[in-house]
Amino acid sequence: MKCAELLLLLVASSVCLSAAIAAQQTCPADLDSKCGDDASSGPGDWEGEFFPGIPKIKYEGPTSKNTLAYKWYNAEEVILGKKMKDWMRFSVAFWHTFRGTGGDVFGAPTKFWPWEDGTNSLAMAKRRMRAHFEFMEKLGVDRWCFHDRDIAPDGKTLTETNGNLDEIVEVAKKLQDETNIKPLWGTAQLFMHPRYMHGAATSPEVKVYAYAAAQVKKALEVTHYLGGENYVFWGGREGYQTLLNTDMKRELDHLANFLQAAVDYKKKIGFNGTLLIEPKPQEPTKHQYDWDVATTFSFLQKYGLTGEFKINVECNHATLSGHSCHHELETARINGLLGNIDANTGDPQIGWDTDQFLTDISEATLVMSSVVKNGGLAPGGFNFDAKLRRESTDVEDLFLAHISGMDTLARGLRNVAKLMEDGSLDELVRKRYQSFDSEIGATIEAGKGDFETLEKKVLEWGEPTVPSGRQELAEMLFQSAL
Ligand code: XUL
Ligand code: CO
Repeated sequence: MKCAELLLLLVASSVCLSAAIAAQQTCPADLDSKCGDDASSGPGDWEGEFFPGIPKIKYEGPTSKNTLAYKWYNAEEVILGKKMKDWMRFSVAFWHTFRGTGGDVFGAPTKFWPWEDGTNSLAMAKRRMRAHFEFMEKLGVDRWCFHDRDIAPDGKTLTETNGNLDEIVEVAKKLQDETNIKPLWGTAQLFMHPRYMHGAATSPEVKVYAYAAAQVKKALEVTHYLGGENYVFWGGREGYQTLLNTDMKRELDHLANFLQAAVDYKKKIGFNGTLLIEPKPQEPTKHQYDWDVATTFSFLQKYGLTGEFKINVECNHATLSGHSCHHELETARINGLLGNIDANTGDPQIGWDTDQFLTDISEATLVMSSVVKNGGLAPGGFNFDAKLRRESTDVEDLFLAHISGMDTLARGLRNVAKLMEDGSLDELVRKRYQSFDSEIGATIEAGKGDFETLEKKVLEWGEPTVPSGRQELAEMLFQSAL
């Protein structure tokens, strides 16, 4: 009998609980046979559907009361010249949806999915992958994102770990071929294992730097093999806890060399996917090096890496850095760097990465306005880097969360179309700058507005009249489309 069944019968034992806690961890290299051992996953394999009560999720329109249906996301519908599915390019994040346990720093896991047996074995990894593909098919999402260590357990050596990964990747490849689902991006988990406690590419230990390089090499190969369209570098533990023991310049130089080596290897293996950097200001380190989009851009410029990388903006990371998600998206967009969005949101009263599904329509409209101005995100997309609340423990909640997140962004897209059709807000912005449409404005914008000429103009014009910024009108026009 599986853990979840035991729980349903209200006879959950501490064995079941501790097994689930164990499932959350990466297996340390010196762990004995329990890790990566097929035998530990229990007899037999899963038969039939993983989500028997859940139908294929369809579009039923805004008046539908069916919670297992889309009200706003209609994949094939054309909005602003593109199918909704091509604007959105939604992706399921394997780590939250299939490895999230509900455990937090104060409490044990709360989620006991029926297919989990409490082990981190290869057999469990295969079964979980099958559940994941059924989930995506039922949702109608044709992309997924993964860390190497989410999908396959660590082994005792790098060779064994890579072997485990290869075995699971073969299962994923087969399921991909059957379903036509592909990775939006892959990445390496360079933060959970104790070897990375001081960082990976910014670790002061050269052997750790090398280990991280070997891990990223393999993760790039695997992402390429699975037909991934992008590869992500999230900083993980690349940052510092105190400058008293840190040579920041040396660590940043190392990070740049690491990223350059990744570019070289990507080219060597013929991987044409986009490399993405995902900024975050803090957590787990006190100060992450890729603080926000502007910091990341200046890092790329300093080290001659622009052109090789784009940015994956995560909304919750944006708010942690003291910006709005819209600010981060626009900063990336105007610099030609907007490559992907990790779709989630934080909580206005909480100062950490809560990774909630985005359900705020106003926020989604702002996000989609940047995406539309960017002409879409392809080959990037929207990855739901979001998790159920600890207290949401039904299998159905996994579906409801994604449906709600997808509908919210779809509604944002529809609102942007309304705003564009109406045109009043664009007109307000255009008019605000129309004085620069003059001859002298054009001279300034061409970089030829020297100070003597401008001084002469001021003497001729006298005191300027300054028009209203009309913020309240802008807000009213924006609101009218929601
Ligand atoms: C962590 C985070 C990661 C990256 C991938 O805050 O967002 O899940 O998206 O490593
Ligand atoms: Co993320």
